[in-house]
Amino acid sequence: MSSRRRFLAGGAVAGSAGLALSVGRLAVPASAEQTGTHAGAHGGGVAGPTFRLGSMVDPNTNGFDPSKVLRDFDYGTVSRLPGGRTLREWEIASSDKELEIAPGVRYPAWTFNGRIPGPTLRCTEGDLLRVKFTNSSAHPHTMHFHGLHPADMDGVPGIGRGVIEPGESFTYEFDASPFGLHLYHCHVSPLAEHIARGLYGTFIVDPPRPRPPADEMVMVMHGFNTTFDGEGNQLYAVNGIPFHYMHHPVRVKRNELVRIYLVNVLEYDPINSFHIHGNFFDYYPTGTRLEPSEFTDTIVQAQGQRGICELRFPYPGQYMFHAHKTEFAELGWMGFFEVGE
Ligand SMILES: [Cu+2]
Repeated sequence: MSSRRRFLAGGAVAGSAGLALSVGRLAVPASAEQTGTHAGAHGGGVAGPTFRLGSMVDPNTNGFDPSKVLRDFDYGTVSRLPGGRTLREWEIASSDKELEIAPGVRYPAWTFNGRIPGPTLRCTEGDLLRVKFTNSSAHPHTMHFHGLHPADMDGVPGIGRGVIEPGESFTYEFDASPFGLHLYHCHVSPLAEHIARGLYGTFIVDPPRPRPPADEMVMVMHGFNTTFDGEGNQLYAVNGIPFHYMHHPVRVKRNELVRIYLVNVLEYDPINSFHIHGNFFDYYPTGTRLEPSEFTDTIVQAQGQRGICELRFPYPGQYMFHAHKTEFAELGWMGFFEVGE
Protein backbone atom coordinates (compact mmCIF):
# COMPACT_ATOMS: atom_id res chain seq x y z
CA MET A 1 0.00 0.00 0.00
CA SER A 2 1.44 3.37 -0.96
CA SER A 3 2.09 5.96 1.70
CA ARG A 4 -0.79 8.00 0.38
CA ARG A 5 -3.19 5.13 0.79
CA ARG A 6 -1.88 4.35 4.24
CA PHE A 7 -2.38 8.01 4.97
CA LEU A 8 -5.97 7.87 3.78
CA ALA A 9 -6.65 4.70 5.69
CA GLY A 10 -5.40 6.56 8.75
CA GLY A 11 -8.36 8.88 8.70
CA ALA A 12 -7.83 11.67 6.22
CA VAL A 13 -11.30 12.76 5.21
CA ALA A 14 -12.30 15.96 3.52
CA GLY A 15 -15.35 17.91 4.52
CA SER A 16 -18.49 17.12 2.61
CA ALA A 17 -19.15 20.68 1.55
CA GLY A 18 -15.57 21.23 0.52
CA LEU A 19 -15.28 24.16 2.89
CA ALA A 20 -14.60 22.17 6.01
CA LEU A 21 -11.11 21.09 5.11
CA SER A 22 -10.89 18.65 7.95
CA VAL A 23 -8.20 16.45 6.51
CA GLY A 24 -6.96 14.51 9.50
CA ARG A 25 -3.24 14.53 9.97
CA LEU A 26 -0.64 15.00 7.33
CA ALA A 27 2.02 12.47 6.71
CA VAL A 28 5.39 13.82 7.69
CA PRO A 29 8.71 13.13 6.04
CA ALA A 30 10.64 9.96 6.63
CA SER A 31 13.63 11.66 8.15
CA ALA A 32 14.65 15.04 9.41
CA GLU A 33 17.72 14.85 7.22
CA GLN A 34 15.65 14.83 4.04
CA THR A 35 13.58 17.83 4.93
CA GLY A 36 15.43 19.96 7.37
CA THR A 37 13.44 21.21 10.30
CA HIS A 38 10.06 19.86 9.39
CA ALA A 39 10.13 16.30 10.64
CA GLY A 40 11.79 17.25 13.87
CA ALA A 41 9.18 19.90 14.48
CA HIS A 42 6.42 17.34 14.51
CA GLY A 43 7.90 14.61 16.59
CA GLY A 44 8.66 11.95 14.02
CA GLY A 45 5.36 11.53 12.29
CA VAL A 46 2.60 11.24 14.86
CA ALA A 47 1.23 14.67 15.52
CA GLY A 48 0.73 17.03 12.64
CA PRO A 49 -1.06 20.06 11.36
CA THR A 50 -4.65 19.84 10.25
CA PHE A 51 -6.80 21.61 7.71
CA ARG A 52 -9.50 23.22 9.76
CA LEU A 53 -12.11 25.64 8.57
CA GLY A 54 -10.36 28.94 8.04
CA SER A 55 -6.89 27.48 8.39
CA MET A 56 -4.78 28.41 5.40
CA VAL A 57 -1.33 29.33 4.23
CA ASP A 58 -0.78 33.08 4.19
CA PRO A 59 -0.15 33.93 0.52
CA ASN A 60 2.68 36.26 1.62
CA THR A 61 4.57 33.47 3.37
CA ASN A 62 6.24 31.96 0.34
CA GLY A 63 6.88 35.08 -1.72
CA PHE A 64 4.29 34.09 -4.32
CA ASP A 65 0.51 34.12 -4.29
CA PRO A 66 -1.36 31.46 -6.28
CA SER A 67 -4.11 34.04 -6.95
CA LYS A 68 -1.52 36.13 -8.78
CA VAL A 69 0.31 33.19 -10.38
CA LEU A 70 -3.05 32.41 -12.00
CA ARG A 71 -3.01 35.43 -14.31
CA ASP A 72 0.73 36.19 -14.31
CA PHE A 73 2.07 35.95 -17.88
CA ASP A 74 5.74 36.78 -18.39
CA TYR A 75 6.36 38.10 -21.91
CA GLY A 76 10.06 38.69 -21.24
CA THR A 77 12.13 41.67 -22.27
CA VAL A 78 11.06 42.48 -25.81
CA SER A 79 13.19 43.98 -28.56
CA ARG A 80 13.31 43.99 -32.37
CA LEU A 81 15.93 42.18 -34.38
CA PRO A 82 17.19 43.60 -37.69
CA GLY A 83 14.45 42.73 -40.14
CA GLY A 84 11.73 43.33 -37.58
CA ARG A 85 11.53 39.98 -35.87
CA THR A 86 10.69 39.95 -32.15
CA LEU A 87 13.33 38.88 -29.63
CA ARG A 88 12.22 37.89 -26.14
CA GLU A 89 14.68 37.41 -23.31
CA TRP A 90 14.21 36.03 -19.82
CA GLU A 91 16.44 35.40 -16.83
CA ILE A 92 15.49 32.35 -14.79
CA ALA A 93 17.29 31.17 -11.67
CA SER A 94 16.84 27.91 -9.83
CA SER A 95 17.15 27.92 -6.05
CA ASP A 96 16.53 25.70 -3.05
CA LYS A 97 13.70 27.17 -1.00
CA GLU A 98 11.63 25.93 1.90
CA LEU A 99 7.92 26.58 1.30
CA GLU A 100 4.94 26.37 3.62
CA ILE A 101 2.61 24.20 1.54
CA ALA A 102 -0.09 23.67 4.18
CA PRO A 103 -0.56 25.27 7.58
CA GLY A 104 2.55 24.26 9.53
CA VAL A 105 3.89 21.95 6.80
CA ARG A 106 7.22 23.04 5.35
CA TYR A 107 8.57 21.48 2.18
CA PRO A 108 12.17 21.77 0.90
CA ALA A 109 11.35 22.79 -2.65
CA TRP A 110 13.58 23.41 -5.64
CA THR A 111 12.20 26.35 -7.60
CA PHE A 112 12.52 28.42 -10.76
CA ASN A 113 12.53 32.10 -9.71
CA GLY A 114 11.44 31.19 -6.19
CA ARG A 115 7.96 29.92 -6.99
CA ILE A 116 5.96 26.82 -7.84
CA PRO A 117 5.15 26.66 -10.65
CA GLY A 118 7.95 28.70 -12.25
CA PRO A 119 7.06 31.77 -14.28
CA THR A 120 4.64 31.38 -17.19
CA LEU A 121 6.73 32.28 -20.24
CA ARG A 122 4.68 33.60 -23.11
CA CYS A 123 5.56 34.50 -26.69
CA THR A 124 4.21 34.38 -30.24
CA GLU A 125 5.02 31.76 -32.84
CA GLY A 126 8.10 32.83 -34.81
CA ASP A 127 9.70 34.94 -32.06
CA LEU A 128 13.34 34.34 -31.21
CA LEU A 129 13.64 33.30 -27.54
CA ARG A 130 16.65 33.58 -25.25
CA VAL A 131 16.34 32.14 -21.77
CA LYS A 132 19.33 32.78 -19.55
CA PHE A 133 19.29 30.09 -16.88
CA THR A 134 21.40 30.50 -13.74
CA ASN A 135 21.66 27.61 -11.35
CA SER A 136 21.64 29.09 -7.84
CA SER A 137 20.64 25.75 -6.31
CA ALA A 138 23.03 23.36 -4.58
CA HIS A 139 22.06 20.69 -7.13
CA PRO A 140 22.69 20.35 -10.87
CA HIS A 141 19.73 21.30 -13.08
CA THR A 142 18.69 22.16 -16.63
CA MET A 143 15.77 23.78 -18.38
CA HIS A 144 14.17 21.42 -20.86
CA PHE A 145 11.49 23.03 -23.03
CA HIS A 146 8.76 21.24 -24.90
CA GLY A 147 8.50 22.51 -28.47
CA LEU A 148 10.54 22.45 -31.69
CA HIS A 149 14.24 23.24 -31.24
CA PRO A 150 17.75 21.94 -32.03
CA ALA A 151 19.17 19.12 -29.90
CA ASP A 152 21.77 21.45 -28.36
CA MET A 153 18.96 23.50 -26.84
CA ASP A 154 17.04 20.55 -25.42
CA GLY A 155 18.35 20.88 -21.86
CA VAL A 156 19.19 17.23 -21.24
CA PRO A 157 22.38 15.77 -19.74
CA GLY A 158 25.13 14.91 -22.21
CA ILE A 159 23.79 16.86 -25.20
CA GLY A 160 24.90 20.40 -26.02
CA ARG A 161 25.82 22.19 -22.83
CA GLY A 162 24.09 19.44 -20.84
CA VAL A 163 23.87 19.73 -17.07
CA ILE A 164 24.20 23.22 -15.60
CA GLU A 165 26.19 22.84 -12.39
CA PRO A 166 25.57 24.98 -9.26
CA GLY A 167 26.83 28.51 -9.86
CA GLU A 168 26.85 28.15 -13.66
CA SER A 169 24.69 29.84 -16.29
CA PHE A 170 23.62 28.97 -19.79
CA THR A 171 21.41 30.72 -22.34
CA TYR A 172 18.96 28.54 -24.22
CA GLU A 173 18.09 30.06 -27.59
CA PHE A 174 15.48 28.82 -30.04
CA ASP A 175 12.52 29.86 -32.17
CA ALA A 176 9.01 29.83 -30.72
CA SER A 177 7.28 26.90 -32.40
CA PRO A 178 4.75 25.38 -32.73
CA PHE A 179 1.98 27.57 -31.32
CA GLY A 180 0.28 25.88 -28.43
CA LEU A 181 0.41 25.25 -24.72
CA HIS A 182 3.71 23.75 -23.64
CA LEU A 183 5.83 23.42 -20.53
CA TYR A 184 9.39 23.41 -19.31
CA HIS A 185 11.06 21.48 -16.53
CA CYS A 186 14.42 20.34 -15.24
CA HIS A 187 15.70 17.16 -16.91
CA VAL A 188 18.43 16.01 -14.52
CA SER A 189 18.37 12.56 -12.96
CA PRO A 190 16.70 11.39 -10.79
CA LEU A 191 14.17 13.11 -13.00
CA ALA A 192 11.14 12.30 -10.87
CA GLU A 193 12.61 14.06 -7.87
CA HIS A 194 13.88 17.06 -9.84
CA ILE A 195 10.35 17.58 -11.15
CA ALA A 196 8.50 16.70 -7.95
CA ARG A 197 10.57 19.21 -5.97
CA GLY A 198 9.04 21.98 -8.08
CA LEU A 199 11.20 22.63 -11.16
CA TYR A 200 8.55 23.19 -13.83
CA GLY A 201 6.54 25.93 -15.47
CA THR A 202 4.23 26.79 -18.35
CA PHE A 203 5.42 27.85 -21.81
CA ILE A 204 2.74 29.40 -24.02
CA VAL A 205 3.32 30.04 -27.72
CA ASP A 206 0.48 32.17 -29.07
CA PRO A 207 -0.66 31.66 -32.66
CA PRO A 208 0.36 34.44 -35.11
CA ARG A 209 -3.26 35.58 -35.17
CA PRO A 210 -4.15 35.79 -31.48
CA ARG A 211 -6.96 33.82 -29.94
CA PRO A 212 -10.09 35.88 -29.18
CA PRO A 213 -9.89 38.13 -26.10
CA ALA A 214 -10.71 36.31 -22.87
CA ASP A 215 -10.10 36.27 -19.14
CA GLU A 216 -7.00 34.07 -19.34
CA MET A 217 -5.45 32.02 -16.57
CA VAL A 218 -2.90 29.27 -16.03
CA MET A 219 -3.47 26.21 -13.89
CA VAL A 220 -0.55 23.87 -13.30
CA MET A 221 -1.57 20.64 -11.60
CA HIS A 222 1.03 19.02 -9.35
CA GLY A 223 1.62 17.32 -6.02
CA PHE A 224 3.86 17.08 -2.98
CA ASN A 225 5.39 13.78 -1.91
CA THR A 226 6.16 14.96 1.61
CA THR A 227 7.46 11.55 2.68
CA PHE A 228 9.99 11.41 -0.20
CA ASP A 229 9.24 7.73 -0.74
CA GLY A 230 8.30 8.20 -4.41
CA GLU A 231 4.97 6.45 -3.83
CA GLY A 232 2.15 8.80 -4.69
CA ASN A 233 1.76 12.17 -3.04
CA GLN A 234 0.42 13.37 0.30
CA LEU A 235 -0.85 16.69 -1.05
CA TYR A 236 -2.14 17.85 -4.44
CA ALA A 237 -2.42 21.38 -5.76
CA VAL A 238 -2.93 23.80 -8.57
CA ASN A 239 -0.36 26.61 -8.76
CA GLY A 240 1.61 25.81 -5.63
CA ILE A 241 -0.61 25.67 -2.57
CA PRO A 242 -3.19 22.93 -1.85
CA PHE A 243 -6.75 24.21 -1.31
CA HIS A 244 -5.71 27.81 -2.14
CA TYR A 245 -8.67 28.47 -4.44
CA MET A 246 -11.08 27.11 -1.83
CA HIS A 247 -10.10 30.01 0.42
CA HIS A 248 -9.54 32.46 -2.45
CA PRO A 249 -12.03 31.64 -5.22
CA VAL A 250 -11.15 32.53 -8.80
CA ARG A 251 -13.37 35.50 -9.59
CA VAL A 252 -14.80 35.65 -13.10
CA LYS A 253 -17.58 37.58 -14.83
CA ARG A 254 -20.83 36.05 -15.90
CA ASN A 255 -20.95 35.29 -19.65
CA GLU A 256 -17.34 36.43 -20.20
CA LEU A 257 -15.10 34.03 -22.11
CA VAL A 258 -12.70 32.30 -19.71
CA ARG A 259 -9.61 30.58 -21.10
CA ILE A 260 -7.71 28.17 -18.86
CA TYR A 261 -4.22 27.01 -19.84
CA LEU A 262 -4.23 23.67 -18.01
CA VAL A 263 -0.97 21.75 -17.54
CA ASN A 264 -0.33 18.49 -15.69
CA VAL A 265 3.15 17.90 -14.27
CA LEU A 266 2.08 15.60 -11.44
CA GLU A 267 4.85 13.16 -10.53
CA TYR A 268 4.40 9.71 -8.90
CA ASP A 269 0.75 9.31 -10.02
CA PRO A 270 -0.07 8.15 -13.56
CA ILE A 271 -2.95 10.51 -14.27
CA ASN A 272 -4.56 13.73 -13.23
CA SER A 273 -7.86 15.28 -14.22
CA PHE A 274 -9.90 18.46 -14.27
CA HIS A 275 -13.62 18.67 -13.69
CA ILE A 276 -15.88 21.69 -13.46
CA HIS A 277 -19.27 21.95 -11.78
CA GLY A 278 -22.35 23.38 -13.43
CA ASN A 279 -20.65 23.98 -16.74
CA PHE A 280 -18.98 22.54 -19.85
CA PHE A 281 -15.89 23.69 -21.73
CA ASP A 282 -14.38 23.46 -25.19
CA TYR A 283 -11.10 21.54 -25.00
CA TYR A 284 -8.07 22.14 -27.24
CA PRO A 285 -5.47 19.41 -26.56
CA THR A 286 -1.95 20.91 -26.41
CA GLY A 287 -3.47 24.12 -27.81
CA THR A 288 -1.98 23.34 -31.22
CA ARG A 289 -5.24 23.64 -33.15
CA LEU A 290 -7.77 26.45 -33.23
CA GLU A 291 -10.76 24.10 -33.27
CA PRO A 292 -11.72 22.28 -30.07
CA SER A 293 -11.71 18.50 -30.04
CA GLU A 294 -14.30 18.07 -27.35
CA PHE A 295 -17.11 19.73 -25.40
CA THR A 296 -17.05 18.26 -21.93
CA ASP A 297 -16.93 18.86 -18.20
CA THR A 298 -14.05 16.49 -17.40
CA ILE A 299 -10.71 15.78 -19.03
CA VAL A 300 -7.81 13.51 -18.10
CA GLN A 301 -4.11 14.29 -18.55
CA ALA A 302 -1.01 12.15 -18.10
CA GLN A 303 2.18 13.84 -16.91
CA GLY A 304 3.30 16.39 -19.50
CA GLN A 305 -0.09 16.57 -21.17
CA ARG A 306 -1.82 19.91 -21.31
CA GLY A 307 -4.69 21.65 -23.03
CA ILE A 308 -6.76 24.81 -23.24
CA CYS A 309 -10.26 24.94 -21.75
CA GLU A 310 -12.66 27.67 -22.91
CA LEU A 311 -15.95 28.36 -21.20
CA ARG A 312 -18.47 30.95 -20.10
CA PHE A 313 -20.46 30.85 -16.88
CA PRO A 314 -24.12 31.60 -17.65
CA TYR A 315 -25.20 31.81 -14.00
CA PRO A 316 -23.76 33.68 -11.02
CA GLY A 317 -22.61 31.83 -7.93
CA GLN A 318 -19.86 29.53 -6.75
CA TYR A 319 -18.79 26.54 -8.80
CA MET A 320 -16.25 23.96 -7.72
CA PHE A 321 -13.43 22.75 -9.92
CA HIS A 322 -11.29 19.80 -8.90
CA ALA A 323 -9.56 16.62 -9.93
CA HIS A 324 -12.12 13.95 -10.72
CA LYS A 325 -9.68 11.62 -9.13
CA THR A 326 -11.57 12.47 -5.98
CA GLU A 327 -8.78 11.25 -3.73
CA PHE A 328 -6.59 14.05 -5.13
CA ALA A 329 -9.40 16.56 -4.64
CA GLU A 330 -9.68 15.74 -0.97
CA LEU A 331 -5.93 16.15 -0.54
CA GLY A 332 -5.83 19.67 -1.92
CA TRP A 333 -6.72 19.68 -5.62
CA MET A 334 -10.00 21.57 -5.45
CA GLY A 335 -11.13 25.15 -5.69
CA PHE A 336 -13.99 27.50 -6.52
CA PHE A 337 -14.89 29.83 -9.31
CA GLU A 338 -16.96 32.74 -8.08
CA VAL A 339 -19.10 34.14 -10.87
CA GLY A 340 -20.20 37.74 -10.54
CA GLU A 341 -22.05 40.20 -12.75
CU1 LIG B 1 16.99 19.59 -11.53
